[in-house]
Order: sequence, then C-alpha cells, then structure tokens
Amino acid sequence: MRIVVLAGGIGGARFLRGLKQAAPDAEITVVGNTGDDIHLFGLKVCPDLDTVMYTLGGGINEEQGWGRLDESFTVKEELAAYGVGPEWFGLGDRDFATHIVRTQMLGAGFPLSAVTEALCARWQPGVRLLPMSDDRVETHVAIEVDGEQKAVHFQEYWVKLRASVDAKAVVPVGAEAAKPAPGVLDAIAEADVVLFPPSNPVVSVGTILAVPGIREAIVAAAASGTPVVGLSPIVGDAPVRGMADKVLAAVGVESTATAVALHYGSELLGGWLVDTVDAGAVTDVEAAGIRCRAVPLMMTDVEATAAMAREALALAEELR
Ligand code: GDP
Ligand code: FO1
Ligand code: CA
Repeated sequence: MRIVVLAGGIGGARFLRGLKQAAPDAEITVVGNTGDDIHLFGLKVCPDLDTVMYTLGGGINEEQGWGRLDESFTVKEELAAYGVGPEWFGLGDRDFATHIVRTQMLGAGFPLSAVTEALCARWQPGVRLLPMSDDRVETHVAIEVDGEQKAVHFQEYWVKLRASVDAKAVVPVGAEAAKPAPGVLDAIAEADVVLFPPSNPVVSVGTILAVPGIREAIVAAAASGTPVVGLSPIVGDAPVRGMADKVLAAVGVESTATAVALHYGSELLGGWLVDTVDAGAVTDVEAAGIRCRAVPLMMTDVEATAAMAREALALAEELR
C-alpha cells in the first residue's frame, strides 16, 4: 500500500511513528512542511523536516518533541558570549551538525530534496521524506505590538513570543511562486491513501497545501477515488499541544474538531477522525459530506498512536 502523509513537526512525526507500526509493509511518502524554515548564523534550519527525521530515526528528544536526544549547547553559549543571537532559539551542538551539512550541500548546488535524502541516509526514517518544495517558502505572521503593525517570522511568533499576541494574518511568503518538490505530485497521484495527521491545520498542513499544485493534486486524487482521511489536532475544543488556536483564529476558524474539518472541506477530505470526547461533532461533520468517526486520538505512546493510524486506514477502506 502506498500512503502519502502531509506532515508538520511533532504531531506529524509522532503520528508517523504509529503509522509505521500499524502498516509495516506500506510505502510511506511524507510531504514535509518547510514554511517553518529559518536562516540562523548563516545556516539553514528546517525544524519540521528534522523533527520527522529525528523522531523516526531514533534521535529525537522525546520529552521536548524537537531537537536532539542527549544534547548540549556549547556552541550557542559561545555565540552568546560574542553577543551573537538570537538567544531565544535553542540550537544544540548535535543539531548544529545537521544544519552545517544541509547548508554546505545547498551551497554546493544540491536542492533541498536531495539534501534531505542525504541526511536521511544516516537516520533511516523508514519513510521517503520529501520537502513540500525545493523553493524557499517562509511563513510570516502579522501582529500588532504597541500599536505598530509588523510581520515577524513564524519562529519568532511561536518560539520568542509564544503566540502571546493575536495573529492578524498568517502568510506563507514565497508559496505562490513555489513548485512542489520532485516526487510530490507523483506520490499523490499514485497513492492508495492520503492522510492528514493531527498536524497544525494552518502553519503545517495549510502551508503545504499553499504550494500551487499540491492541493489540486489531492483534490484530483480524491475525485478519482483515493481516500483522503484526516485526524483532528483539536481535542475538546483546544489544541492538544501548542498554540494552534492562535493561528486558526487568524484564518477565521474556531478551535473545534468540526471547524477544522470544515476548513479543509469535503473537496479535500473524505474522512475525519475526532476524539471520543468530541463524539458530538460526528453529525455536523457528516452533514458537510465528510465521513466521521470518534475514536481515542491521544498519542500517549506508540501503541495508542498505531491504533489511531489503524482507525484512519479502516476509515479509508470504508471510503473506497
Ligand atoms: P509542529 O510543527 O511541531 O507544531 O507539529 P505539527 O504541526 O505536526 O502538529 C502540531 C499539532 O499536533 C498541534 O496542533 C497539537 O494539537 C497536535 N497534537 C500533538 N499531540 C497530539 C495528540 O496526542 N493527539 C492529537 N489529536 N493531536 C496532537
Ligand atoms: N521550539 C521551541 O519552542 N524553542 C526552541 O528553542 C526551539 C528550537 C528548535 C531548534 C531546532 C528545531 O528543529 C526545532 C526547534 N524548535 C524549538 C521547535 C520548532 O521550531 C517549533 O516548535 C515548530 O516549528 C512549531 O511548529
Ligand atoms: Ca512546525
């Protein structure tokens, strides 16, 4: 079975670990969000690609959900001693090596997709990890600070400001001119199932869908009978983790499992899983033409996550 998953960072990566256990023989292609990417200290950092690669490759800091296991911060401290920041972004020593290799390869002319493949040769994530695009896309967030309107990089909004001010708009800068990375459209066209994991619907899945051609390819696959199934990142009217409510508000979507399903819409989604606490949402989602089931959606461990993946694949079979 060929499965395509559109993934952000932690939510996508953890779901993929469960999916691999639930479908050990499946050929899984991950289309990763690169809108969170940031250039720091002259290096290109791809947080969501790295979170997927480290999580599936056994190198992730489990509690934190991002960054490396057994990490130290000597380089960051030395940079700070020179007065060189930003200090609010925690790049560790082991992680630095990834960004150095990536930046060196990009500088030598390799596209990000080839660089990602080379990095994955070490980590062996057990999936084909593709960036959504080889072109630069950077998510910016429009905010108001002391009466002044400005746009900041997504990481500044998320990590430095902790989404403490309202997001007025979320803009994937460069997306309109970006092309899907090699292999992305073919993987979607050839997929037996397309899954939206419980990733952030705006700044993870939404950014991937903003690359011209990707949404259209999924809509076309759905129209020709490929089941497309999503899992809600919103449980009990709040994100399970993080501040997704802030960026959902920016696009006028309530933080409910129903509102997120309707935001994706029946053109994209054939099926939607909500948590059992949101069982009341099933009727409303189905009224919008999206098949819906209420099942446990907390990724407490790999076993529970594999059960979620099995439910998603079972719903996909029902839609076939
Ligand atoms: P990020 O790039 O690291 O923010 O990760 P993603 O975009 O892939 O996923 C973030 C989303 O994962 C958040 O909106 C969370 O609500 C969701 N999430 C995290 N853990 C869980 C979980 O155990 N269950 C569900 N249903 N959603 C989760
Ligand atoms: N998230 C944080 O909350 N604080 C950090 O200092 C931080 C550093 C960091 C370094 C490398 C990396 O791959 C990810 C990192 N993240 C950090 C996570 C990440 O940037 C964001 O939480 C996600 O992109 C949000 O979607
Ligand atoms: Ca992210």
